[in-house]
Amino acid sequence: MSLTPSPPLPKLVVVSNRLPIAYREDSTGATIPRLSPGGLVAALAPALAGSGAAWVGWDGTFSGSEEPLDLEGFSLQPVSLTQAQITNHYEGLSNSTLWPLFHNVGVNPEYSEAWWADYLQVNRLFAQRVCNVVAEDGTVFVQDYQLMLVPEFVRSLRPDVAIGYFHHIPFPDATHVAGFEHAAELLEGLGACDVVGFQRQSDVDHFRACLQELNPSVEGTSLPHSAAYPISIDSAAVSTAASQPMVLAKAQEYATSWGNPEWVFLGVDRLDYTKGITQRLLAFEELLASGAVSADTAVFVQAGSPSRENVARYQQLSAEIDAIIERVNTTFPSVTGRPAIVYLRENLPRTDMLALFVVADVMVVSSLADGMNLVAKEFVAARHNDTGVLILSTHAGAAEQMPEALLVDSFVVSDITKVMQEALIMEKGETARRMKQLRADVAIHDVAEWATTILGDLSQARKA
Ligand code: GDG
Repeated sequence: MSLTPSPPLPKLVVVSNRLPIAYREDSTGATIPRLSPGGLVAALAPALAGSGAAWVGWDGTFSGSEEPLDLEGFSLQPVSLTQAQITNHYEGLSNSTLWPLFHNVGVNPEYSEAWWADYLQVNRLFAQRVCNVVAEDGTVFVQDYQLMLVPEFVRSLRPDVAIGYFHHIPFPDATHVAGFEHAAELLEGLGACDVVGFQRQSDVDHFRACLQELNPSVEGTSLPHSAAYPISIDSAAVSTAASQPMVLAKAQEYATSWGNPEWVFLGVDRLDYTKGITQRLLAFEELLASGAVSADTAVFVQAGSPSRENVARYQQLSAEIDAIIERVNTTFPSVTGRPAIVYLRENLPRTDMLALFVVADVMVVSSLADGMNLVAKEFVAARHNDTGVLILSTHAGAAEQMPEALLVDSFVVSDITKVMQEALIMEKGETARRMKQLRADVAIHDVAEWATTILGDLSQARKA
């Protein structure tokens, strides 16, 4: 009998709510898992490459298998969750309590004891899985608000490992967060980390103030190392992909289908109430009403990928968007019958998304609150000829790094209309100067830099 030695345990374990995979059926009806490339995959690929790393998360199925999957060099470790756990942990506490709590845009967090119980339970399951797979003295890197208790649970079982946590969404005013009945548990649990990362310095400041407010006896030195690590995109990959013939052909096809209007305004988002989609459509309505453009000379293309459709507030948003579009398109008809607002309510293939970035004249990112906003960065990375204007909300983390955008307080619709008008009359030279600078900054500060910096700090913090 020959014994095969088991492979060494992974030194780095990334933990996120969703594993970066999607299933599709092949011609025989068999289900095939595929790696779904996203920013985080690209960012962590170098660190995860080879046999020394694993990724723990939910694979999107109900009560699915926990069998590890090896895909394109990634060792994926699915955590099996029941439908009730998904409802309570993901749709409930994560997306109906914590998401509105941390974005603080006037949507009241809902709460139920059952949600909290399953939030605890699911965080425990994730932590358990991490502890089973991570090598001694290894590193655990936890992603985002769905898993805020994982660091504490991991620490209690595995004092040997280094633990980092990155908060992808905003951390608003301390008093607001401290008002949540389990705020102390969530935040003090993060105290088990060696490094806690946020998008902006203001998020870091609010987090530290909140910890002090919840527990005034906490001394500066007993706080975990917390700092800003602004996330970014795989700039070179986006830039290269955006110049592929398929993308350029699709861009041409779009322009032709809209009747080659002089101005293409663009919005690209998950359909989420934090993204300020209604505000920007209302601003475009004002722009049409002002006579600065007409439905013949301009089109607003809104791409919206459906998101969290089981949550009532998202259904309400979808209805609000439909009503505005219907009204604008009826009030401002074009000669050809092409609507003033073209609504692509679907999860677009990557090629089509890039084609939209290429064909747009004015990109409008009007988030009411947004950790970073990667769409703003993708747009500039996709612009090869230094044309195109970026309108960017001051409430998106990206605004701090993209000062050459036309910055706007997106709560004020008439201010969005004003910057749309500015974009229409901006000199070509000025547009190019701004775009060149934006592109140069995004090219340098890419997601690889983000991953290297935060993982580097994590290894330093552990040694200290
Ligand atoms: C969270 C934080 C933070 C969107 N629609 C389609 C599509 N997308 C892609 C975009 C972009 C990504 O999804 C969205 O990223 P964002 O950063 O804009 O927003 P969130 O999803 O809210 O992300 C955010 C981020 O985490 C990272 O830390 O920046 O603040 O909220 O990459 O391109 N991609 C395709 N079709 C679509 O229809 N293919």
